[in-house]
Amino acid sequence: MLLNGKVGIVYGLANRHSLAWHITKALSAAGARLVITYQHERFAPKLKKLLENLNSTPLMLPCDLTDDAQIENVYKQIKKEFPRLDFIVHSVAYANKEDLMGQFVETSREGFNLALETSAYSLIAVTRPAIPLMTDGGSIVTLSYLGSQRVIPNYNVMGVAKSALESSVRYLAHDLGEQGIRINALSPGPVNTLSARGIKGFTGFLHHVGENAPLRRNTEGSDVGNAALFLASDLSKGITGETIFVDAGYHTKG
Ligand code: IMJ
Repeated sequence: MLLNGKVGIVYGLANRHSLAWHITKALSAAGARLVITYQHERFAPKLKKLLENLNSTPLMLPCDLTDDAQIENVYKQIKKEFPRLDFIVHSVAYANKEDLMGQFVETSREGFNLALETSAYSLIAVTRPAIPLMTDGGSIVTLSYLGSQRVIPNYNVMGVAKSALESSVRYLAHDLGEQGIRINALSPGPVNTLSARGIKGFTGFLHHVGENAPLRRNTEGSDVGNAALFLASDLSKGITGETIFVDAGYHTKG
């Protein structure tokens, strides 16, 4: 039980296909007490039903990550309910659908700002007000993708947002290290989530990666859940500012 007695929050759980769900299952099975946020009241009933599959029921709180007041409220509730906060999982990204097709050069100012704010700034927004609650050190885990470092067809403005995210992880790691707080990113291979479905050519791309990755398979949800558990736990106490690929080795190929 790697997370016995530890308290953590997961941002970005939408449904049972979400990477955040695979991570939530792994963290919960390791004994963590969890807080789960949802973006809008209309998602609450379905999410509540999903969370009934866990051994212990997490605390559910509403939180739109573009609203600092809602983030503050989340930490106010955590302060009331728990002695401290030990870890954060940030699994959040959004860009306009039209910016995830065609040419990157067509990206509008608004589309660029939206993608960067929602997918990169939101990590800083959830980190800063959490620091006073992480009185015994802590671990912050975010989710990136290979499109931050290579050109992946259609990933476009999300690639730039993930570059900013990975760089933010390094700068935040430097700031938070003094307080014993670590922060790292996982970079999974493609997984068939809500965020990936509907992307043109995704199924073909998934096949290509599965056939060419060193492990000759695609990334499984449990691969990501287990890696997040490692990063959230003290097993990774010497690792911070890092982006770790969880992609069956795909990124190593030329
Ligand atoms: C997303 C777009 C293009 C190619 C893609 C992806 N590949 C993968 C993804 C190859 C694996 C999924 N991914 C890693 C993401 O970060 C997705 C982010 C995303 C997805 C959507 C779809 C629906 C929408 N906005 C989105 N914003 C961000 O309207």
